[in-house]
Amino acid sequence: MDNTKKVFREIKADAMLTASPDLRRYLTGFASSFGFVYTDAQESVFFTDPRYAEGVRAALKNSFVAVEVAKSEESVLDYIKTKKVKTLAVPMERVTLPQAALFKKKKFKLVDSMPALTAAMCVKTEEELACIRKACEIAEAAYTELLGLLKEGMSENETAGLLEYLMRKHGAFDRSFETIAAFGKNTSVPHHASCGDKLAKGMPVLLDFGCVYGGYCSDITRTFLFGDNGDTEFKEVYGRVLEAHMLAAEGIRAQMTGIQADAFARDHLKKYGLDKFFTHSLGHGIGVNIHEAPYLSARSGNILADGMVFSIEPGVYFEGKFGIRIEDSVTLENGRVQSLMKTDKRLTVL
Ligand SMILES: [Mn+2]
Repeated sequence: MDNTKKVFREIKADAMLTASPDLRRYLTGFASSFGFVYTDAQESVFFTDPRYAEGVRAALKNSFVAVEVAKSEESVLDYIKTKKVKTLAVPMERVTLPQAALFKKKKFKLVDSMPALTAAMCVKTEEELACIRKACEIAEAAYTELLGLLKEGMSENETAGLLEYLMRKHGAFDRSFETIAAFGKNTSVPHHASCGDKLAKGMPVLLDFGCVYGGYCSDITRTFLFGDNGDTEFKEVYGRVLEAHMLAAEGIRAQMTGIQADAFARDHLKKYGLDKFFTHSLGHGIGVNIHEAPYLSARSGNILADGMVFSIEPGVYFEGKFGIRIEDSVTLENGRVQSLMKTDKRLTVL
């Protein structure tokens, strides 16, 4: 996976230096808590510390010319100085004040690498897509197993923990964000913090979760009923949210903006006066980060393209009553949406 070359091609500078963990992970395919990736037209060097040196050498074998142990950030800049680099591309929004002072001291002319990084990270390679597909598959296998294990009296925390355990059991390396398990009225809070509240018959259940496989994330939300509660309003609203989801999935095309994509769901919910309860955006890009470009929202000018991976997640929330969100991770293929999820989105009544 040589994402370094992919990014460097788009940058107008003598060299590029990247230090943030997620960007470093993207460029090298290796997760580490300390390191710098240096790239110029001739070579790439991963500077890290002795804790990671062996692991990096094993993981990177061919794609990187060298792995060096760095004493300090300043020693890395001194190395770059020996290469006669004048303009250095760095992700401006990630540069700290001490780093900026150091760049100044070493007299580098800085160029922003963030636009090129963002553009490259949006469009997934086959290898990246395979990792995301697997992360989706694992999340769904865990969910299916969980449905058979849910019992009256289980707490939200217990449910979230069990789901995370099942994802690891099915091959995940980690969860991709803090699992949201919400029961009953708690479902009306879009990002409810799971607590000790217990599951009772007839409650709506909202689970928003995902896992990491090969460094890449998945993201899925399902809302279902733990036994029929005879609430016709819930079923009706569920139907509207599902329609909004399907309209977006069927209507979104490559070359559309995030605003146009978001409108498929928002305009549909508006017909039923539900748009004011759709309090977040339709979706977000998914990759090494659980939230990244492209953004699908009423304000996003991001242009969608083949190979991008993002969520479609319309939701409707009635404060103090219930909330419903239906989310798939999807990709754009031949200009159209291809869901990476197979789990049924029709209302499940356990
Ligand atoms: Mn999401």
